[in-house]
Amino acid sequence: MYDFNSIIKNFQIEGALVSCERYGEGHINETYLAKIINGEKNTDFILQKINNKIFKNVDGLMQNIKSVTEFSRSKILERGGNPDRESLSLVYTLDGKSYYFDEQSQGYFRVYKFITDAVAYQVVEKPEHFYQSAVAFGNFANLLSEFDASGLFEVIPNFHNTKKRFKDFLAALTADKLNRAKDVKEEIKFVLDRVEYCGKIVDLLESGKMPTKVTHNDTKLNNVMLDVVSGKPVAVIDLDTIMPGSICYDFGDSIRFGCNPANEDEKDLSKVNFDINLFEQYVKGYLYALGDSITAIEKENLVTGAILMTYECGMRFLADHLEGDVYFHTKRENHNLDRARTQFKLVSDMEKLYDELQKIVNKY
Ligand code: ADP
Ligand code: GN1
Ligand code: MG
Repeated sequence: MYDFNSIIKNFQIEGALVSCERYGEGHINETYLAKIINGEKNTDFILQKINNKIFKNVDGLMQNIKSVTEFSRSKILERGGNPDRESLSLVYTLDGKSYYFDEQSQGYFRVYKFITDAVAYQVVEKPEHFYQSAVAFGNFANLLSEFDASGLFEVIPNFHNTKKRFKDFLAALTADKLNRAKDVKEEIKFVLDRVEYCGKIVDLLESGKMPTKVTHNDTKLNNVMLDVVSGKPVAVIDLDTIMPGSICYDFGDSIRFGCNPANEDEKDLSKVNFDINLFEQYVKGYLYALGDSITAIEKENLVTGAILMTYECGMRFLADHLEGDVYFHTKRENHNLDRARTQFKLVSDMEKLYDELQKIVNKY
């Protein structure tokens, strides 16, 4: 498919490529585990083909990642940590660039050092892991608050602008390119019935009532690496979407993914039930890590953020289903539809639990 040997040769890596296999469960980039041998020594690297249909300004994207990773590496060094393990670390090309353009495949590639002895979980296996992921994302938010974000590119403008996402959804529905709308009437109604959610956080940000902060914007459990043995946070990864946003988005996206004991694409909806105990673990960890840096209005809107991010994600999956699966990687028929359905099930559960969830937030 790609000439991995020739691609890897362009990076500052010594040794020979032994294998290069598809890796992880990301929906956007193509991730590969590249195994290198140099004499007796085996070293793993992460090679990624950047999705440049989605990230149109690859140069801007990679400048963001370079500045954020260099900043986090220096902070980790200051406190005596190991930056190769606790931060994503780019491996540069022979000419010192953060990515390589492969003429042959017309693809953009980047390489990261492999974070060793750590796992990115697809579902929460132990509540303690979810608590630790909250601490990791909370600490990461603190780190970003010290980072000079004035030079950051907004790689996907309006990323969590749910009003804009709703318009895009309506456009996909109107076009109905594949004539799929007739089979998903219930799901479409679910989205349309909840249009009033769309403005909830955006309006607060736009009016200045809620602070706009630099956020991660994709805080799924599989974007944090936990130590295989201790379960403690190692590193926050997938830094593609670092942009101005709200911490309610970051909180909400973690809840959306982690409080579902089933997979994001589970077909059997009886397995998809919002786990309120996991919610409490996350609230505890996140508020502990954020300390005084969270404002009252942000705290009041954490539950809203959770419902909103789940609703928005479901809407995005459904829009992609209507558009013919052009955005998220899919592996089977109706994959995006199955994903949309799990999200809507979780939204319904959270709506019923709203008062209880709010009480939990107020407890911490
Ligand atoms: P995507 O944007 O497609 O989600 P990610 O950057 O999240 O891609 O990578 C996909 C998966 O690859 C992660 O969930 C994780 O399992 C693994 N991964 C990514 N970067 C590293 C790394 N530096 N070390 C170890 N594993 C990694
Ligand atoms: C994508 O890249 P990945 O798989 O971590 C998506 C997120 C969605 C998520 C749903 C750039 O995240 O916004 O919430 O899938 N990333 C992008 O699982 O669109
Ligand atoms: Mg990811």
